[in-house]
Amino acid sequence: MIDKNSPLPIYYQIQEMIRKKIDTGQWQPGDMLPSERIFSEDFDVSRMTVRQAVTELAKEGVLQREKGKGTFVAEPKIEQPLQGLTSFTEDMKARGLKPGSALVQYQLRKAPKKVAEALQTSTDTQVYEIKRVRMADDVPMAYETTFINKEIAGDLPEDVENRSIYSFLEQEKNLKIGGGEQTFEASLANTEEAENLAIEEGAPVLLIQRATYLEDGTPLEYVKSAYRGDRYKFTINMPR
Ligand code: 16G
Repeated sequence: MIDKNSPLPIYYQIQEMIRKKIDTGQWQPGDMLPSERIFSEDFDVSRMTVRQAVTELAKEGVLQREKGKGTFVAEPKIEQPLQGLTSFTEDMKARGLKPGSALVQYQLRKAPKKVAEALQTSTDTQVYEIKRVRMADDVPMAYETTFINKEIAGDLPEDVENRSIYSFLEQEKNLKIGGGEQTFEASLANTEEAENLAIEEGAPVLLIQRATYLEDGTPLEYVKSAYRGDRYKFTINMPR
């Protein structure tokens, strides 16, 4: 199956062969890969070459390395369609996953300059700053810092980690969230993100910034989230 005369590098051929076995369901999430030694003997290639193929797929999140145990086929990434404004809780429930949060920080403070700009208010405005690790079936997916204008939202509950902030604002505060604007950019996990997401510093993350408005256009929320690049992917439908 490996063509040593092909212009495609050998590690790449092995990588795509592994990918095919996973895509066709021959190898299932949780299955352990054969050892590097077995791979290299079967294909008559060096262990280094096998390692390179596996490293590439581990970086993509297709494979998962577990120290002292081996390399396994990872669970497929969570796919989130980009349609309408949804909350993390809604996103997870729609996928049949259990939403969860771990509260890292929760405080009332004056709006930092960038936040004041996004919320179209002054730096004297009191905002809630809420840092949460967002989890799906107890696995950290995103590290999120939310700023909410207290003048608009009023008091927030103390136990924010156990509830959906959007449903609290909509159902208990009767606020009508009208829409939002969001940007995505590629980034590498900094120390804080890596620690909270249980990933290596420098691992790929997708940085998302969102400003949310009430139906009348009043800015309510500004959020910065780092989503794990190995566990999450966004899809969009683009009619032409
Ligand atoms: C999502 C939103 C965030 C919002 C949160 C509310 C992104 C990038 N961010 O994580 O802006 O604050 O949902 O979630 O989608 P909750 O209602 O579950 O607390």
